[in-house]
Amino acid sequence: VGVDTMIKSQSKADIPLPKPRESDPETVAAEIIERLTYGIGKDAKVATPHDWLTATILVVRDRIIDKWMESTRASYDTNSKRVYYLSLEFLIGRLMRDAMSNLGLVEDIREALGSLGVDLDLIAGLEPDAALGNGGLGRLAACFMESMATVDIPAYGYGIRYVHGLFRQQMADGWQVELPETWLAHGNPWEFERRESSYEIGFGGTVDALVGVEEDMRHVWKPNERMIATAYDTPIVGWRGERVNTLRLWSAQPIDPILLDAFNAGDHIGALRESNKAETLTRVLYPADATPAGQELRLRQEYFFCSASLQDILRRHLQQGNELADLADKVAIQLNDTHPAISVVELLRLLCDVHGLDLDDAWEITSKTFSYTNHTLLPEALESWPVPLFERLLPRHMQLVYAVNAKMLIHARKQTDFTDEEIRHISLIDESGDRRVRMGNLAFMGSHSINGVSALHTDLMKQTVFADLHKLFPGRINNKTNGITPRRWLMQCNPGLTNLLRETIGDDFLDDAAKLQQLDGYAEDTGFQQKFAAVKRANKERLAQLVASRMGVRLDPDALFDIQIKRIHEYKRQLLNIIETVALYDQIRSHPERDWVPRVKLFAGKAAPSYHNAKLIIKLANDVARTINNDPSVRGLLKVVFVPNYNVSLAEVMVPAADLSEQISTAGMEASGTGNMKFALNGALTIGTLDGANVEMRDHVGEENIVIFGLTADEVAKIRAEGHNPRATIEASRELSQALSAIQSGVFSPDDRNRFKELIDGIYQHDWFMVAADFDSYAQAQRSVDQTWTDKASWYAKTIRNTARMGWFSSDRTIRQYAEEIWRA
Ligand code: T68
Repeated sequence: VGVDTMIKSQSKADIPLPKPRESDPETVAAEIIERLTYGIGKDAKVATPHDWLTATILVVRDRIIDKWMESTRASYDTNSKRVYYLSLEFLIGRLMRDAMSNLGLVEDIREALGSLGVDLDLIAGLEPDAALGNGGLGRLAACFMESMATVDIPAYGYGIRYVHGLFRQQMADGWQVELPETWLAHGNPWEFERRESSYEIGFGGTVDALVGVEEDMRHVWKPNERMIATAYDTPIVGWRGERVNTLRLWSAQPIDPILLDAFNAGDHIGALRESNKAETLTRVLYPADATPAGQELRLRQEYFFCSASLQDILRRHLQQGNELADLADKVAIQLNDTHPAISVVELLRLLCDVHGLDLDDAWEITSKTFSYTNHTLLPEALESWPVPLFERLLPRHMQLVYAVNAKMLIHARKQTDFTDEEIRHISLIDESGDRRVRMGNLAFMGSHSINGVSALHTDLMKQTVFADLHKLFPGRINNKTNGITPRRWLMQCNPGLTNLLRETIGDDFLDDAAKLQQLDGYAEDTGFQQKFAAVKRANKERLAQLVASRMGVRLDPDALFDIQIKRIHEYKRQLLNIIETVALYDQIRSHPERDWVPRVKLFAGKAAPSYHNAKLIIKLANDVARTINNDPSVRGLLKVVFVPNYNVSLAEVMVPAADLSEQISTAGMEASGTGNMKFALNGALTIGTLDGANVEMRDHVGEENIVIFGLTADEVAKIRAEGHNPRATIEASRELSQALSAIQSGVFSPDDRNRFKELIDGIYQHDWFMVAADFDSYAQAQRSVDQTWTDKASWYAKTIRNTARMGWFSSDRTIRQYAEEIWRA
């Protein structure tokens, strides 16, 4: 510390930043060689493709660092309000193309590498995906990081540096098998380890109360287990390199790497116990999405990263010369779902126990600083922790939870119309079974803003999970409809379409996605339609090549590519899609005389390893695929493919190749969806229910340019409340009953005829997800898609209008709304 302060205290205000690097191909080529030689220690003659990749990333990184330093200095100098996005997941994917493209370096680097005999696309394909997330929630965090840099908000993302991201999915005879993912195997040239930004994190132990003068009681938590959180920083570049923000991920380290006493006494395993325990904490990402993990290690992960982040935030705030009382003016902390909700209590603890504030003042600062985003209404996904576990791991936090709860319940009691039942619902402690701490209620109470992620989802939040808290704090719940970054999800993944758009409507849309609207006038233009179709066709060929090389299945790029890619979940209803596929298969064989539209049904997605039905659905998709693809009577009119190991990079190939996007969740269950937006932006037609953001997409693209079917959320709620008779529904539909009995009786699983019996029984017995209830409406919608497909002018007019009208779904718009309405940054 002494030396550090000495160096800091010298006036360094005048030390200029280095001169920004030039980026012409000759300079870049020379630097790549330089890095290869002196950074990696390899002669170009023997360098592996990975070495070239690393050298190239290091050269790109230098250009980012120039901007990064500028951005960081500027926010330090102006002491402007900073936004902190706390998320247990960041599903980033590859970073190199993103960074190069946002800095405008792609062509120069391509040329530079070309002059060295290296193919940019080839080495770009070697970069591992940073898959530090499960699905939509994690990907949203990644889009937000890029948009915050783009719209020039000083922001930090805080999360965990998992050594193993989301598992790699392999298929073994059609079953999902999970293998460890090792994104750090070749090192990670994007990150900077910041040893100096390390914090101590405690668990367990006891709490002492030191009584001082009068009522001034200070609590001292003495954890019996401690470890260190060390920061790893990754720069995140915004569009045109205007701003570079930091993604700070924490890694757990032991305080003592080895207990030498134990080692010397011969206890070699015991000597490493502490060390292993710390390292286990940040080793793996929990692979369950939309279902809480419910295990001690998960709560430890949550507390670990929240405590480190808050200590870091307070340190930065005070180091700038700010007062704690001003925290909410200088700091906005967004909680990405309830996973970081323990932060609310950790901030209280730091303010009260470390900085000596009283609870009322600390609570006011806390609730003005935090805001919370909810991503799901599924009751089973709402996080809660058993009181004994919570109390054992975080005894001081348990006290503070009780203190806050008392404050809140007394406040609610004063609102005379609050019934006992309402009080029970808002309590931080769920008393209905084993006592549990409700993280959703904690996040709600500790925040000044609670937002849903689509208009429908936000309305349902007010009516269902948070009805009582909404009554107690009216006005806190607000909507921020999700968005996607058009840099990754249009410009980078679909250069063909991007170039066509630039030559048609100019470059304005690159800086403002709303300007895509200018394309509307070309929707019916035959010449433009042909070019648009040619781009789609090329993207479909690219996907067909990928499928051929990975799976040995040949696809006809002239067929309709019908794609459903997302996590496998019953509410997302991949099963409805598969059953309709089976029905179509029956129809094609029964009516060979009809003009069937050739279709390719593509699926991809991972199932949580413990989610039995989701894994069965994957097996069913593969069993159905094998049967249909090998049946000559189908005459190539229908192909079914389940592409293994869905990840961000695979999505970047599949999204631009889709003709039809499947967004068919049970209405009221998908909070928003963001894949829906990616497909529509890239010129696919959507078939979907009135769920999540589909509702707003319909409003934007126009109801004639989207295919909507099925029950509404209100109807689903009503049917569930009143009870329905799925068996009668099934018997009334010949196509459905035939498809279901084929699956149930083992037509697709001759090796195990009962394999899918229970899965299908669920539809007959309760049909919770409304598969039977929505089937006819869905099948009919699919035939109307066929109709449109046969009229190509009409098809392209619709899909072009989708691209033209999706600008509003840019995450830049979403982030501006967060900044103006929640963060005031
Ligand atoms: C998704 N939620 C929503 N959860 O399902 C999706 N959950 O509709 C929405 O578009 C997206 O969030 C972004 O708002 C999730 O992805 C999880 O991943 C998750 C992970 C762990 C525990 C619980």
